[in-house]
Amino acid sequence: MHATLSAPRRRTALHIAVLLSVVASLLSFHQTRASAHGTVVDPPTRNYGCATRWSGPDAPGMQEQDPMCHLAWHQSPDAMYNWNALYANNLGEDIEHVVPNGQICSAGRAEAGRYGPMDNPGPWRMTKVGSTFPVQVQDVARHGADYLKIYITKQGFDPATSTIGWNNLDFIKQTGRYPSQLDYRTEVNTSGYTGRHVVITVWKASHMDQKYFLCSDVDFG
Ligand SMILES: [Cu+2]
Repeated sequence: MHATLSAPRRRTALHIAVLLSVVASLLSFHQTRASAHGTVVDPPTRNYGCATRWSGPDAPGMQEQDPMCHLAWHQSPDAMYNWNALYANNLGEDIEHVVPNGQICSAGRAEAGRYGPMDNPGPWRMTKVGSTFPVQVQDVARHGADYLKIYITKQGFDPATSTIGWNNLDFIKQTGRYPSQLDYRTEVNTSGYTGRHVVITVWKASHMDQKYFLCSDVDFG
């Protein structure tokens, strides 16, 4: 086939080949990014939910059916493509003073504010849960976990209309260490919650001081 191409055609074919390899490397770059780190997959975090339910900013039906995802996809598509990297490094243990109120779901506007839309109050899609439910972190990078800390927004606080501050949260539990593996699960036992709440999981990875701030919208019914 090549021998039959004229010189300009060969040049065009070469350009297409170069373009394809650039596209291929960009795709594999994205895949590499998507396979590192991790997040809470159940109940799904805001950006993991938006990334898995919708293919991109202009996915048909999203604006009507899932307006918070539509807004987030438009404000910061990278927050969805990099759903696995919602962390801040070297915060130390005094996170409740280091991460400002209103910025908890973006890890204190980490990565130059890439995850800022995760702090938006509004009618995020919820996962129905009972008073006892599991939280599952998927650690694709197998960093390990020094602990998971679980917080839930207080009864009477409305995350659909207000940004979340530390004083709006009940501290529920802190787990022990987990060895490096794909899934870390913890059972969360609550009482007295009804309706819309946000579950915030702080995952402290074990390979360095890397803390993930993972907000999942739930409906206690
Ligand atoms: Cu990582």
